[in-house]
Amino acid sequence: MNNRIPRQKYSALLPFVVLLGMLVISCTVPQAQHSRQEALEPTKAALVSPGGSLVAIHEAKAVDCAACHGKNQVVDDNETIVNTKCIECHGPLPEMAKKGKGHINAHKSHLGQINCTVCHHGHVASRPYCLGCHSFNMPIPGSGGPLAVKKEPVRSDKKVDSTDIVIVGAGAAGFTAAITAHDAGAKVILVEKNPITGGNSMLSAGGMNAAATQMQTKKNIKDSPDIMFKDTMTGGKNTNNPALVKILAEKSAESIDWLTSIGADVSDVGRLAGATVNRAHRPTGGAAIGAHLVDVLRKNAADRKIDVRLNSRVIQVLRDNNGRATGIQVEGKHRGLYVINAKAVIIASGGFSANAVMVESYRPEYKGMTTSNQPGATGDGMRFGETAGGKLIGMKDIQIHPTVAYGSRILITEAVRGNGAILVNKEGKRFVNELTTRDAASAAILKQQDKMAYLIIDENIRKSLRQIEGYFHLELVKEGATLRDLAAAIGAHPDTLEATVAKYNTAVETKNDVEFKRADMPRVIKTPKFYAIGVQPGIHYTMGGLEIDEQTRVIDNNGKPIPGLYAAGEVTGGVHGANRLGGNSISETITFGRIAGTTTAKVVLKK
Ligand code: MEZ
Repeated sequence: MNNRIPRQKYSALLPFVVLLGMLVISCTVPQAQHSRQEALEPTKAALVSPGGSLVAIHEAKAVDCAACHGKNQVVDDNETIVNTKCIECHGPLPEMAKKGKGHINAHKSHLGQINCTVCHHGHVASRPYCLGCHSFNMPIPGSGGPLAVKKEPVRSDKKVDSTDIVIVGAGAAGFTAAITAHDAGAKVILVEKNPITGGNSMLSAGGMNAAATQMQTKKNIKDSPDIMFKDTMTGGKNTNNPALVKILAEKSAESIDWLTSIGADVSDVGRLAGATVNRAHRPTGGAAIGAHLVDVLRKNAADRKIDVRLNSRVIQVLRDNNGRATGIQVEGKHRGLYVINAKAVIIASGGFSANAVMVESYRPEYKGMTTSNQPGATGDGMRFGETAGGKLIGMKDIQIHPTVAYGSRILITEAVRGNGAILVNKEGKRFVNELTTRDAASAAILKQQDKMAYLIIDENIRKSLRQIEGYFHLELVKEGATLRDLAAAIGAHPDTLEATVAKYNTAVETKNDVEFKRADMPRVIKTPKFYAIGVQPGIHYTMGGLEIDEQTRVIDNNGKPIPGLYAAGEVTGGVHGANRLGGNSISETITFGRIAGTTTAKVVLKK
């Protein structure tokens, strides 16, 4: 490649990138995906398209290395220059999205304002990050062929960085800890192994549980931290750490206020399974909570110029001779191995639902089950937290979510049931209280024919929750002008489905579900059209993890806090006991992320 090609040559690439936008078909809508099992692993042929790698395509258009890498050709782990150059030539994401055509617009994604290099790679085959969760078969330019250039990345020779607090994992807990610690005056670095921030939090759908909030008061919902505490303990089969649950419940309204203060919209309040009142907070109209919160957190971190490092995998937590955590060793994609010295380390790297081997090692019976998690949820923090002396608790407590779209990794939010959907089996019969806890609902589905069920809704329920449009968009929904038509579409018996829905409607009208004792039945199912979504249980959440105390300090095997080591979010154990209630995960990330940020800032600033 030569370095003399003028910049206007970039424009020659535009058609490729537009095509890419049409073909990378990805994540337009929260939790959306095709439902066929074979689509889970896109075929090689589908992913590999002619033209070789992106480098080859650029070369063919006489675009030189400096055009993408800048004059000095230094690639940092955030791939800053490359991404800046992509945008200079092809335009920012929203502009790319406007050019998109076709059923799904890859550039108008729920992933938010992300780097081009999340999906498009220069020197190795491009494979959209989205394919970790979604399963679209599509060829993308630059997705295959031999490497056009084998060039060693430029590595920094600086082997040690220093900060007050280093935080591992840029999901909601990590971002919240980073923002809180920064605002308290501490210098922070946030490292993320993925090429994108957001973790599983970005996929969170149904809402964030909080009790006695201003939003509930406005809607006349009577709730209290005490009721939230009881619901959470009952959901967790009373095996939760009550001190942590008390904090979760008592600080939840404060967490909602904090989110509102940094620009989040959590004004809609709905019901999720296991809750005795409506306390799941989410954006207006019932949109998904996670994508919105991650957008807000990213923006707040960027506004504060917090040092967020992508493509940066933690190898180990470093400790001194006294056992105090003194920082981490990291491997940057381009920078290679280096150390970040810090006065405190916060692990916020999530759970292990996407690590099939680890899941099977704790629960062999879950072998081969799908997951609703992003591919990075592999339990790294539990591994290096344990190596640093942390105690792991509750590792066998792995949650199955009852409604993952059949044959996919797409979560169908519990809020669909919360807003009125029922579950029927292949015959068209109800078989469970749809709002029972997740473990009970999942177990009931697994007893049905083909270990699957259908969620049944009508037009009215569809309109009540914005997230449902996503499932239509991704063709997960079967429909019928009448219940009989719908029965035909899903292979159920028309008389059976009609009778099931009529009986349920009577239960709604008389407020008495004689059959399954469902307490909350907000809507009848009477308004055409009628819809069905095929669902099956999938690995959703790992309740176990590093033991922490009320200040988020990681506890060792002797029951003592490890100096300098903290943890928050799904990487920890204890808050949820044997079974987490829907909506308590995001709640935990914000509340305990804030505690981790405040506590560590106090310690490092010696306030
Ligand atoms: O907290 C969750 O896991 C949740 C609310 C999931 C969902 O069904 O939307």
